[in-house]
Amino acid sequence: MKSDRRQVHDWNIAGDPLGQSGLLSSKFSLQQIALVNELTEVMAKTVAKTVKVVASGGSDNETLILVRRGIAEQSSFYSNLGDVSHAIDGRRNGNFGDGRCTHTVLETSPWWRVNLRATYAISSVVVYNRQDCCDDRLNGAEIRVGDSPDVSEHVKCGTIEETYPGSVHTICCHGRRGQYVSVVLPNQLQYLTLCEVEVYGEAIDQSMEYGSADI
Ligand SMILES: [Ca+2]
Repeated sequence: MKSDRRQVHDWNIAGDPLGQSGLLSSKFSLQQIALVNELTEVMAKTVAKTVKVVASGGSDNETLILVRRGIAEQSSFYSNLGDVSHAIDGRRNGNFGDGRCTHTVLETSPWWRVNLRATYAISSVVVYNRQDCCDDRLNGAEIRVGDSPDVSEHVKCGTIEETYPGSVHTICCHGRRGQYVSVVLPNQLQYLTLCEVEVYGEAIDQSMEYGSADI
């Protein structure tokens, strides 16, 4: 049994969380340890699967970028209720009156953009439309990615079509690189309202891992 204790000890040194939590003791046999190892492996696979579900906006390799740490701006100010930051507040609520959506004034080619503060390879952008009314205002909105604040210089990833109340639109950007993501209603006299914008992608600089940007 001495060898059993040494194996448990070594396993604990390797940093296994079950060992650190004291669930194991020296009285376990090698067979019991093997069983716990197997269960731990199953648990790890379950956790990995859960993470993939959370990032279900695209492929296994992409990550939800923390746009909430970015700088959001839009073409005009409508009211505090429609503040520009409401597109990246983490709330998908589509009722404008709840103060979770943006709103511009009625103008030609209204736009919204977020500065991600670093360059990313953008895989997809998910846009949550207003639910309480006026969903068709978002028809024709272009999702763009670029490296300058000027949204007219951004490259289009795709266009939002076939809206309905509370519609959710996933636009693929195919890894297009940029520091800015924008939503533009080109050549339309319209209001622009966004209830949430989620950006998926990967940091170009590997030192800028998910959530580690110094911002
Ligand atoms: Ca929101």
